[in-house]
Amino acid sequence: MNLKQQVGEKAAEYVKEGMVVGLGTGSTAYYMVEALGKRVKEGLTITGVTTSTQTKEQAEKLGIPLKTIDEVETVDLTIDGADEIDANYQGVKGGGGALLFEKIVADYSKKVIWIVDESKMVKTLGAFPLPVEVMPYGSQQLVRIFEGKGFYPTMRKNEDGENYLTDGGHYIIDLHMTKIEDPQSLAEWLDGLTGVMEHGLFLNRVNTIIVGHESGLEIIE
Ligand code: ABF
Repeated sequence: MNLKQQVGEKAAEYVKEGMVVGLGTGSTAYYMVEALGKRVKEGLTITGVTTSTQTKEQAEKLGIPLKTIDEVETVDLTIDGADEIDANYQGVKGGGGALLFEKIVADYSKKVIWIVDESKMVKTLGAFPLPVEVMPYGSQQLVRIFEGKGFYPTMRKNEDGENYLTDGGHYIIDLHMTKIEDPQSLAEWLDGLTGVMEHGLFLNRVNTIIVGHESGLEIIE
């Protein structure tokens, strides 16, 4: 069993009867959703709140009952992947393009678990391009600002070479910064830019991290 599957299935064990569960996006979260689908077939009663069309379609196929984030009071537990996690357990997410809905669901969750293989654990964030979700109107102005800062921005494209559109109807600009020494300050600066809907810096937003190593699973609480 590969590391993504191991951590996905381990995380699914944290889900208890009757929970409202935030269902993350990506190839690791895929295995968590599959495991929950199996348990639902065996009688587990949960309500899923998905973070992307991709996860929604998977959960529907598995017969996991779903509600939107606006139809639930709160989310008991959200389980999601990540692209990078640093030594202070700060994360970069959004490689899968779902960062806005992921952050919305995470922010209304009592507990958040990230599931990653060991390749995602880094000393400093930044090797993975930082996704920034932006309004299409004004996006080129933002590209100019990021270029001026030396952040090497690229407009994310879909397989047809057009600008990628998120589930929220926005574009994504990926910032190639190599190293992000001060994630907090960068997050605050990005939050202040008109037209930026959300960014992939997930700071102080996780309770438990399950890391898959060849030698076994590591649980960081
Ligand atoms: C999701 O998990 C995305 O934010 C992130 O890109 C992805 C990690 O991808 P994977 O699990 O496929 O490596 O939350």
